[in-house]
Amino acid sequence: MKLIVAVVQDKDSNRLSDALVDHNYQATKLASTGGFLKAGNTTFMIGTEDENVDDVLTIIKDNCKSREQLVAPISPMGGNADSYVPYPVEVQVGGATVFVLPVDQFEKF
Ligand code: 2BA
Repeated sequence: MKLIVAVVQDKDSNRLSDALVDHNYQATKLASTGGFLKAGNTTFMIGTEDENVDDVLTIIKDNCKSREQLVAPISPMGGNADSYVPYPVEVQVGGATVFVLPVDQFEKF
């Protein structure tokens, strides 16, 4: 068994949960925050058998889009003003960042 942990953009999270339910995969959604943008994103935990991993990855790929996002300038707060960028910068946020972890034991009580 594997645990798939997928960090996706909030905009894709409802479509992805609907697709997982349609394909009979169980998932848990956690509200999360990206360390770099400090903006909300959604982390899915999906426990499934090894043979389903590729199918779940395809569902994630099909339902999560890569987008440009603006990073607002953050004041240097006493830091070095030389490195301060006074205008918003665009970064490419991926469709999904996915980790596939082995599960030693799975129980439901
Ligand atoms: P954030 O940390 O908010 O990062 C958003 C996007 O900003 C990243 O998109 C990347 O394009 C850019 N970025 C991140 N750190 C950067 C840096 N030090 N310098 C320049 N640009 C940087 P993604 O790579 O697609 O990541 C989307 C979200 O997935 C991340 O949001 C974070 O929540 C999660 N994530 C990505 N890699 C991770 C990792 N290795 N471990 C845990 N979570 C990760």
